[in-house]
Amino acid sequence: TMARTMHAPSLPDRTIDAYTDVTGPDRLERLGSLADTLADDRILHINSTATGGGVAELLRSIVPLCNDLEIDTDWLVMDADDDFFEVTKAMHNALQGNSLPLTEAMKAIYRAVNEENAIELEDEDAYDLVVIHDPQPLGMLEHFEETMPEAAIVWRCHIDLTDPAPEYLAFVSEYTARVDHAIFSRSSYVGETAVPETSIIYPSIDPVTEKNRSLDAEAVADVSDRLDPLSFEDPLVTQISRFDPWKDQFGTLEAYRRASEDVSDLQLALVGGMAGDDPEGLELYEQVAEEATADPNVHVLTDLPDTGVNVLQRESDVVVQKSLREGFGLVVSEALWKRTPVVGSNVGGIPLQIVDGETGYLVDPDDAIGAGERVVDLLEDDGRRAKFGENAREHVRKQFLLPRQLVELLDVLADELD
Ligand code: UPG
Repeated sequence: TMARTMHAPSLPDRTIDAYTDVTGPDRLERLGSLADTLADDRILHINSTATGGGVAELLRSIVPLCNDLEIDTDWLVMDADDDFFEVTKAMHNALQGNSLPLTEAMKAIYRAVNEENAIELEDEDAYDLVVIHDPQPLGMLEHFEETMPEAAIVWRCHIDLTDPAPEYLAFVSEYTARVDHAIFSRSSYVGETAVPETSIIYPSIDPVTEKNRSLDAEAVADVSDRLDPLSFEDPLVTQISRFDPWKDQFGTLEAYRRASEDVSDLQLALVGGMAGDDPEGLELYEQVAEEATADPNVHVLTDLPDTGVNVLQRESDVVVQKSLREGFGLVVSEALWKRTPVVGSNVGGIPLQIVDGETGYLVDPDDAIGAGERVVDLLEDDGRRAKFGENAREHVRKQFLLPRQLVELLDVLADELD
């Protein structure tokens, strides 16, 4: 086997003091006492990409904040090539409901790359607890059982397991059956997955990041200039998603076309990036860009910096999330936090965030026309958008900000280390 070196992404500074405005004193106290409980433990998070996508987004906040709380926490990203990521993307797609073949050759690539990554940790001090994010690094479990037999292993599943392909679920279950604990984003995802014990934790957004903090008019104007010819003076609908088939950018285009029949000068921004562990992204991006070229009011934007994402979520009149499957959907809470109502599919974690008729509208995932009509309802009623926006901000403040998620996560870790 070859040596593959996992790497530790560079992380921003975070301090718990930055959250006093959005968090009650009880929760901050609770975080402090959990930190005391975990003071002597070494914790490792492993995932498969440092950038792009919701898991990296979460770890970029959780890991530095834990360290600020003096919980010794590392984050390592797998080292793998496209052969591996093609296997794990098939795994991701099959677990979210596509029927795909799973060959012995695919299993062999999966096992080999996981082994190559895990071997690197053998000479290090053992960790007391390892959190494995999503299916990609699960295969390392086998080696940790030998090299860190004392370590507790927690599997954090971020994907929508509403209707997984049985063959893939069986393969993943060979590993998940051996972890100490599994965390899912909704109870309905547990299904037939073999896991010893489970917790349900809703993900969260971090209100202090560049992506989510409040911005002054100057910062907004600066981004606005750079996005020209897109204009915040005319009605604007936005979807922000990796170019992934589950995000249904084509459905969003259809919804936009329906809405344009009633709203003149309507614009659509489709913002997307390529996650490092997703070899499908480029092809899908090209297909979406191709379909959009004929319409000058559709803007397909890639690799927008976080300030740009922030401004678009803030300045759009309506955000759309037309996913077909969605473990949670951080982009929904990101928009709601900025007081922008969201029209989204009634799948996965989206209905936790969109309260139909209060913070936005829910539509059937196969009803792009209905989504377009709901967009029109919002665009034609300034008062309703403003009211939904206020509701949205409150809903996210109560349920989907980082300190709440961190308490629940540390609770699980403390239990496992007990
Ligand atoms: N993002 C960008 N630029 C882009 C596209 C996306 O910054 O061009 C960001 C976006 O702002 C968000 C993140 O990437 O912060 C995407 O997160 P999310 O909307 O949650 O989707 P996924 O990347 O698919 O994340 C997976 C699950 C998702 C879950 C998340 C965390 O699919 O449902 O919420 O993991 O559990």
